[in-house]
Amino acid sequence: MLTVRSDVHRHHHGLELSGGTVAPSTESPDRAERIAAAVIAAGHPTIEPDELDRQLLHQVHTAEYLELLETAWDRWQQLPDPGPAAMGFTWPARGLIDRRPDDLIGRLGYHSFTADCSIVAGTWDAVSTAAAIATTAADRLIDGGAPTFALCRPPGHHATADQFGGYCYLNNAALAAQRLLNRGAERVAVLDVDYHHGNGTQSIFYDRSDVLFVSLHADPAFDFPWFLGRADEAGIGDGDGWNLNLPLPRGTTGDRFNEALTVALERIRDGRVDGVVVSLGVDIFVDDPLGTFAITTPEFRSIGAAIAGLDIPTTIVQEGGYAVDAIGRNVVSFLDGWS
Ligand code: Q9C
Ligand code: ZN
Repeated sequence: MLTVRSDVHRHHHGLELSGGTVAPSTESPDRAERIAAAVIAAGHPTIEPDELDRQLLHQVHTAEYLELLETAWDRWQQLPDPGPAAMGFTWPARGLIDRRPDDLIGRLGYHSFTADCSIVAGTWDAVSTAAAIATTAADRLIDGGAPTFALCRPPGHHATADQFGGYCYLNNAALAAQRLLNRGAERVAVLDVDYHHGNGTQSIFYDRSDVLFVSLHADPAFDFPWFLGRADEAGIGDGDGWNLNLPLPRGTTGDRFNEALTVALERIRDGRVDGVVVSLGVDIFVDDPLGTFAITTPEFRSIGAAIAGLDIPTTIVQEGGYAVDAIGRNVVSFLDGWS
């Protein structure tokens, strides 16, 4: 499968607050290196992304948010005692007013929702390149009809129109979906199989019927992102009925996952979509350090094959997956579902 990738992701390795300590993020450069090595070893052709389409970015994200992402590191350097990574620490939570401050630290809080994301010198280059990778993969799908794989890093599905969080800054899958629409698709589905609910993608398309969002994920009653992803979130306005959440319990096995996947695929078939964007998180793997599910390496292939069975033009976008020793073979196993 044609794979779009770049080395530019290497310039982003942020810090995250975890267990009361700030440390290098679990979302490490090694992840994409291992996936690329395995994809190449399996014989998949790889290409570099085309130049980024700024107008497309503005269809998914707000201008103020994009400006913050692009300028935060330089502004951070001008602080008297900047520290190693730009992070906010105050969010407009309940009881506060959702008003955007000019001050950099205030803005970092305004435009984020978690303490697991930071901005370092190479963050903008990495996230804008990941966006270009997703866009290029969508373009090659439209050009050729065969499925494509966007090897994005950092991931994107937690990023909203104007907030970073959950290791995500620009919503690569939403950008791919919007690109398919711009290039003539009337309706597309985003199928999110990452362990975590894709809150960002859901919120971006929540009031729209041209993008069907379907997500299988750990029930937010017990895991990140906690504040979105319940089964009763169905969409609003024009989008009512175009959002389907299938939350799953701790310990979910391949069999249980496949039952939910069958429901997801039925909804996508009924939606009569012209294209599918898969948000592929391999953190549903049995040994993932962040997950609690029990999907095995060969089961990734059956999941891929079930999605391939839709027989709808598909672009796969890399999201999470943190078991670095197995991440390459898990992704390759999933892609094998198309062969
Ligand atoms: N101490 C994705 O899989 N942070 N994001 C976990 C653990 C939230 C995961 C912190 C996990 C976000 C794309
Ligand atoms: Zn995840």
